[in-house]
Amino acid sequence: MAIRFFLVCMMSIALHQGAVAHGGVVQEEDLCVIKVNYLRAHFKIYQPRVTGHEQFCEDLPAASESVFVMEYQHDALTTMPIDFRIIRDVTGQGRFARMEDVQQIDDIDSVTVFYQPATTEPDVFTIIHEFIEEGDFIGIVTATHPETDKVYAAVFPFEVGFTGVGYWPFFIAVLVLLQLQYLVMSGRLKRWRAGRRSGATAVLVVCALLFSAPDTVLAEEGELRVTYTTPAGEPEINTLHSWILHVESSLGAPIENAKIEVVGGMPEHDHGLPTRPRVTQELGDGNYRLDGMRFHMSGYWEITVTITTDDSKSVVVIPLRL
Ligand SMILES: [Cu+2]
Repeated sequence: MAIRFFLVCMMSIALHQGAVAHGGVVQEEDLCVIKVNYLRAHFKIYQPRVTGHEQFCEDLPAASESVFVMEYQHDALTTMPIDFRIIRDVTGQGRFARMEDVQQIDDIDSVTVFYQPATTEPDVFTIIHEFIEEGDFIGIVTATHPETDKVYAAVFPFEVGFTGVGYWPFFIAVLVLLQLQYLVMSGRLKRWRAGRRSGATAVLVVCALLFSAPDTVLAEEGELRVTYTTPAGEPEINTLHSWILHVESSLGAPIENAKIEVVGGMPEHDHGLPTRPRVTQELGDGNYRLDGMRFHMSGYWEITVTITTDDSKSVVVIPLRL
């Protein structure tokens, strides 16, 4: 059994779950953008088996496992259920296929190669699809307004097994959303965004303490300690696996009956985990089974564990290099 012991800083703070920082100047030059009016999400695709860390925002070089990562640049998108469909391009329109062309397909299910039902994600939306053949495809991202049920979509044709020299921005899109403008201008959303910002700041404080003076942090009142083991051995890239989390107080008392949420990502790459890990079982003695862990690339990761008990909410960031 591989045992890795990590450590950690802890503060009792009210903190929003979306702990992994995102955004940044570099991304502003990113050409892979989905636009919903002025709301934007950046988009990138990895094919970890064939091209490792290389990012694509247009055509994909090989029929292989592909990780699609969409990072919201505007918080309004985090409140919208979003689904993701990939179909074979049967429109005959190729690069110029638009939503109207897609809507004319009689039986969309028969040409669908991947479908992720609508889900609401904080910060990062990720799907993994393994293409089994090369060809022309169309991606369709559909967002549903939570209050008006109005549906907005972005359509992007792309090619798998692309060998030419053409150039196309991956996402060309989309719609005018007066409703969203309204939402953004409303006080409710503003307040919510302000809350998120303070949460992010709190995480930075936690990490600064972690790297500068861990002993001091461990001595503070209210801290928790999180360790984990990986029963199946060292985590391997692209392999779904489980962790056993152990949560205890600074005095070593196990923390039981806690609600635990886990998010993670690569801060240097501004993306999240390709999966949504969940604690599926409390094993007793402060141990919790965390299923659904999967790292799609090597490098520096941070796993953020939010532990909620009857009287506190705490966040522990586990640094991890694969
Ligand atoms: Cu990465």
